[in-house]
Amino acid sequence: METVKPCCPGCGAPFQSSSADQPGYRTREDQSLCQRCFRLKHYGDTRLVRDSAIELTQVLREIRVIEGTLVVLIDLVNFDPRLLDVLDDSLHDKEVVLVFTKRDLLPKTLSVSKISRLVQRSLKGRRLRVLDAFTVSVRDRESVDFLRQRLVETEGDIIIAGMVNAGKSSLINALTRSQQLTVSSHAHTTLAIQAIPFDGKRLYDTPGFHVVNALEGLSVEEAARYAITAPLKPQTYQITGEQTFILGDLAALRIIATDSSSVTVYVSDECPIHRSGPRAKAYISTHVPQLTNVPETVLATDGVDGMDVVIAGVGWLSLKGSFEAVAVTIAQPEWVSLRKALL
Ligand SMILES: Nc1nc2c(ncn2[C@@H]2O[C@H](COP(=O)(O)OP(=O)(O)OP(=O)(O)O)[C@@H](O)[C@H]2O)c(=O)[nH]1
Ligand SMILES: [Mg+2]
Repeated sequence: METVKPCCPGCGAPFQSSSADQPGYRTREDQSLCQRCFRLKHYGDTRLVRDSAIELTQVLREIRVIEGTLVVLIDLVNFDPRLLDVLDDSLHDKEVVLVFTKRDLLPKTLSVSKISRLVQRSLKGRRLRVLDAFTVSVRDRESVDFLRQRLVETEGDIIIAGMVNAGKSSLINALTRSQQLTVSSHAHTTLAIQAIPFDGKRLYDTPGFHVVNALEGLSVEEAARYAITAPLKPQTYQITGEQTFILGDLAALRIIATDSSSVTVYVSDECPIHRSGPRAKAYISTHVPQLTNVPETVLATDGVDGMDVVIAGVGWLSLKGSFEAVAVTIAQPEWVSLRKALL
């Protein structure tokens, strides 16, 4: 008979006592959490979190063989359409329920119908079969209760999957009214798939899918500054001609408008936004020298009206009007993408 190795109930990693810097480490069998989860839960110590990237292909392989409905969480403040590519390639034979999380962080003007339009647009031309879509916030009891009821009515087990940090473990804790799973503001908190009892069935927590994001190259403190953890307060700017938006020391976006147009910036309150006209280069060389020698990447020369320029993990700029060009200066251009406007 196969013996099941005991696992840490916080992150799902099998317990081990040989390497303190590896997942699942504990020194005594009576310790209920691994050292990493213990330090996270009790001291908010995230030092051990960032070194634990997980192979996406392995997670997908494991998810594929679990029978049940796939609930995909989409972080509303960090929606990356590349998630749908991953799902479409690897999990298109599963029935999918989409759950948009962190509703509380977006302006109240985002209506359910806007979200459903976004879903329809994003799913166009894909094989994924979406059964239903919900919007939740773990801070809004009613939205969690509504989803719980729908999941209870769903036949069979439920697999909760999505990007790193989308709020999967937080949502399972809220649905099961427990604090069992470890939650943190950093990516890769959950390390292995784990089944949680839920109304006579199983809810599976899974490690998040990883796609590059601009917070990764930063220290834990810096990343915390740029991450969106409080309700967004969008800033709208009217621009004519050329304007460069310099976001902290991360990125410079040069936007050329042909007419009077608007740019709305959705980033953390703690991310400084500096606007500059033709003197942007001089500003960058004095204040953000690390971007001085970074080559500029042209994102688009037309067709950007009604689009968001997304800086993965950091936020987005929403463009409305008529534009001639949008270009970005950032350490890694793959952190930046264009999508249809979320709001
Ligand atoms: N404001 C807000 N924050 C949320 C919500 N849900 C989750 N969070 C926060 O998002 C961060 C990530 O939450 P987790 O539950 O650890 O995310 P995860 O998807 O399990 O992450 P991994 O295990 O790393 O893949 C934490 O800081 C949570 O407090 C929400 O509805 N609203
Ligand atoms: Mg998790």
